[in-house]
Amino acid sequence: MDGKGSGPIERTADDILSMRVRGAGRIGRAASRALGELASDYDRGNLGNLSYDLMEAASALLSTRPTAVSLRNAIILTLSGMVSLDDPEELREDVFKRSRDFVSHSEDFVSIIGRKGAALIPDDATVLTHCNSSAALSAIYEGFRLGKVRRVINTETRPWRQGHITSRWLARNGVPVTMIVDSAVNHIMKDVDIVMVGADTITRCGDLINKIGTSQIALSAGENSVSFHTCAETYKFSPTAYAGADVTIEDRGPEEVADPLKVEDMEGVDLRNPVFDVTPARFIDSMITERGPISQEEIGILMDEIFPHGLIDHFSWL
Ligand code: RI2
Repeated sequence: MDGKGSGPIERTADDILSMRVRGAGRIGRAASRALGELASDYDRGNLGNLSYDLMEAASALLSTRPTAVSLRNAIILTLSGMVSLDDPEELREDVFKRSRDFVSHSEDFVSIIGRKGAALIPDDATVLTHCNSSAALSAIYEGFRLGKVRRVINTETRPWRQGHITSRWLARNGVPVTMIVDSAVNHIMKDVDIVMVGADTITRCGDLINKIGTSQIALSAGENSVSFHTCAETYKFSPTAYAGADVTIEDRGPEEVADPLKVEDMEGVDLRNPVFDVTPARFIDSMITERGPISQEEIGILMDEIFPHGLIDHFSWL
């Protein structure tokens, strides 16, 4: 990039890479916002490189985290005017407007999912959640407001311990919360009435890719006849990945697993840090979106609606 407007892109890419900005919805919004800022701050007297700079910015943002399709979808939906607009000034305005709309709609979706998700929570429920999902928490808060949630059990969520954030948020909002280590899930499942988690990606066949450990929770829920639900805005569905095996799982550094000061003491140990896993569709009772629960059969129709014919092909360079 030529320096014009490269600030918001580099800052946002760095924030996402370092996990200062995290959570599938938030990274999608941050990327869309950064593209909007790049467009709105662009030198209007010199728009010749706008398309090129937007493409470079899109690639830089996408390279930060490979698993959450929210990031790719947010970028494509923000830049979709590139398919038809030749006039750079029109494109500049279009990107800015689409970015503003994406951010505000995606925030609204979280509240709507809260209402739709709460409807599935039984009375006097103990809800188990994992990691830190705004969408799942929205449903839990609404369920609590309606008097349906008695207690939340949430996992610590190694290695980043995003569960600590979840526990703090719930406690500050007056929701009774118990935090457990990840390996206590199966032991405690007998006390749980419903599981609600977020989503980083949902594939066309309904496989869920979410924070590492989610699939074990789903297995345990299934074994204990506890219903398992994922809360996900529709832009977390992948228009291209058919099954979980088609999604790249992000591997992060070994220092996140072992004490960074002691990584050298682990010589000879193969430290691996996959941060997401795949929960097969058959373990999932419902996928709660802003349009309500959607079935596996409806995913394809939804994708064709959100990504009209040719849009994804147009972004094959991404
Ligand atoms: P919302 C998070 O990933 C978690 O896996 C969480 O379930 C998911 O994003 C969705 O979060 P990470 O960025 O969009 O912490 O519902 O690795 O907030």
